[in-house]
Amino acid sequence: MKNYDMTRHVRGESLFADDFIVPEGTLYASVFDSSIAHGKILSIDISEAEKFPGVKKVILAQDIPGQNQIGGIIQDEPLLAENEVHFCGQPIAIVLAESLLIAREAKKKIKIEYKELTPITDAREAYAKGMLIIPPRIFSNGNVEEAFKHCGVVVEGKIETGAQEHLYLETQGAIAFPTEGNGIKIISSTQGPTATQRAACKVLGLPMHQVEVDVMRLGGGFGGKEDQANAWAAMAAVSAFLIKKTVKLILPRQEDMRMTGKRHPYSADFKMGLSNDGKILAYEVTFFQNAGAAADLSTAILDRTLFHATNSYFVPNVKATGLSCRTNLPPNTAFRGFGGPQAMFTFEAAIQKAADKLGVAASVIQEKNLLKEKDEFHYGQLAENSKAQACWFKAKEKFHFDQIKKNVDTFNTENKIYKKGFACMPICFGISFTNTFMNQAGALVHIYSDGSVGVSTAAVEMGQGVNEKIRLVAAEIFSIDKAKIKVETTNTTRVANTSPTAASSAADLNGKATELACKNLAERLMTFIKEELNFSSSDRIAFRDEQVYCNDRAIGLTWTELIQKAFFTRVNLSAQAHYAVPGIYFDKEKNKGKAFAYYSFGTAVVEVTVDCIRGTYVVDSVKAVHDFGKSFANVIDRGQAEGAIMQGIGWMTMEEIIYNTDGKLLTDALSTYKVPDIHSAPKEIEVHFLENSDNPLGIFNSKAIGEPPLMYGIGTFFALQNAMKAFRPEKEFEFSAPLTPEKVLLSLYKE
Ligand code: MTE
Ligand code: LUZ
Ligand code: MOS
Repeated sequence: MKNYDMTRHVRGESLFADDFIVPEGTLYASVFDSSIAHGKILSIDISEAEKFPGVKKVILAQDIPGQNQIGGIIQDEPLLAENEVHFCGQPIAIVLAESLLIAREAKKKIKIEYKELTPITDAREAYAKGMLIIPPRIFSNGNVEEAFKHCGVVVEGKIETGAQEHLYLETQGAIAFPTEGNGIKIISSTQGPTATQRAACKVLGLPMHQVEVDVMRLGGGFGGKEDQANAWAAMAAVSAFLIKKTVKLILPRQEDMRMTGKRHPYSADFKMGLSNDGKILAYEVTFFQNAGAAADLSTAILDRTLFHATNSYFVPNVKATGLSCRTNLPPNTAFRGFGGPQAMFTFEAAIQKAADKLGVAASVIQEKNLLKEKDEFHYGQLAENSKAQACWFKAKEKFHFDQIKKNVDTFNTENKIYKKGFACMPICFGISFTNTFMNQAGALVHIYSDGSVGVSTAAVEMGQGVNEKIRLVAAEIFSIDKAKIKVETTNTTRVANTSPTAASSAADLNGKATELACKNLAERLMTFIKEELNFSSSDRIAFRDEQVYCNDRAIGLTWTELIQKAFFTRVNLSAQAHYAVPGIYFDKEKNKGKAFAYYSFGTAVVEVTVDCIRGTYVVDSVKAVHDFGKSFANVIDRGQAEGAIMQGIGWMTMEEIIYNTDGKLLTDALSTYKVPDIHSAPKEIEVHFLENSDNPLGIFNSKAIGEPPLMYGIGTFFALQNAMKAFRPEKEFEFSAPLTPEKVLLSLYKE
């Protein structure tokens, strides 16, 4: 299978925001940001910067024509800081100059005085000081207090998980063009064209029809451009609006790393109660989410944490509390998994602790508590079509869990310095935006008079292959060569009121909308054929391999001839369709409902080897049985699974974001922030497609794949800890991720 952009990518012909040829006279923007994490702005002097040769203007908060506000869910985020700053890297001014170099030089001439205030960087400290973004959220069922009394074993503990840098290859950016009648057109590297349009409209004080957003493709988003692409687009738009010139704003890597939010670090307290034979009876957990200085998507992310508090297991008594804590870090944001990974890590830590106490392998407890068909989650939804057990037992059989355990034990008896460990990692991830209203999408399909087809949807291509999937949908419905189908840019004037490409559901939602629009056109064409060629209404017309069939016989009419005929007979060759996921709802007061269209399931087993003298390690293998439904794009889906696994391993092992206590990012470049490279990839990755899975709510019976496999990476953490335990059986290790080689070494030897 060839991916949509493959040839153009390889030839370097694919266009990203930065590649668009801009008109002469375009100005380049550089953002001046706060050097302190918390303080009052006493004075700001831009006169030297404005006098700098080549500088056209320096824009401050007071220059913004509309509202100085870009908060999506909660209105708590100014585009440019006005009187106070709340994080290092917070934008304060925009310098516009003839070149980026001039803008960056001129920026150094801005003089600013602050009255520094004490920053808070820790979520628990913020909570203690009452700094919550929203009141505590609680999802619960049963009665944990009562249940704990009847448990044979109760374990309590704490976890920490770190932030994660998105590290999309293409940094954040946008180009804004003034259009006639005071409008603005924006080319943006955004996952959410409509959200970007709304943010720009708000700061410009314009109605939405005056602002057009166009997205060709992204060089990766991973959640980092679900909400946080808006600021840069809005800044470019305000600039272009004020000076009536095209303005280009592309963040250099270091500024991108410093100014944008990451995956939320979490700290959590858990308590798990089990029967003596390992049945989980009760689970209580409190999540401290480090939201950063503004809400951004934190509240939605917190909700997904609460949804996934019990991962792939049935627990009859649950109390999960979520605290979104406001700190003086850049606002943290969506990142592949969207709060789910932190929840699953916590639950797996609790299982590990219980297993240690019961003296069994974690897999014994995992296997005993997996979701069965129609088990009820703590928020009221039933696990329908549960593949939790199917994936687990298939993986157990295929990868020989028992043999892995034996091999690891033998290796560890025979080796003193090197120790092996393994862990099983089942996952369950709900597919739908947890905000019900967002589960909608649109498509606009044109069949041109030569038989070629143009498809526009709300989906944004960011490397995940959604354009190829959309193209396959249209090609399948019309039964034409996919080379005849072009997937257009994502543009707010062609498909309006879109949800961001996120929650792994872009292919489902936009694929379904495309399917509807194409079916609508196909039916229109079939009616036309019957009328035109005098077939009866009971005759069965079909399209097969670019030929028209009637009652299974080719009638000697090709697709192209048909379209030409239809055009000259004045048949409408365009269709628009809208898709909304049926049957989902959620009561945000009671926190009960059917939040998800369906669930994605799977089980992985991760094996590692640790060098217990050096603390270094290798991931020997990650093997998974994953439920893809009926995949219709195997190569893309496998690529998504492998990429997500790698990103999950990075989060759990080597990717370490460090802010100092003043709230300054120390890991602001690729020299200090380490992402997995080929050497840290597992020696073996095996992803098997679960057989006999069906899913009417997914496009062509497939299942969403973008995010769920990331959580297999969590197994790496526990595999590493198990290897460490083989070296130091008497020690209790902290559940603190990432488990970097330094941390492995220190925790093996510190007393
Ligand atoms: N794959 C690539 N190559 N690049 C990306 O930015 N983003 C991930 C995932 N896979 C991403 C990716 C995230 S966070 C999501 S939500 C999904 O893709 C979104 O796309 P989908 O809905 O089409 O799966
Ligand atoms: N974005 C969002 C998401 O707004 N709601 C979600 O539920 C979600 N889930 C995963 C990733 N992004
Ligand atoms: Mo993905 S975190 O939903 O963009």
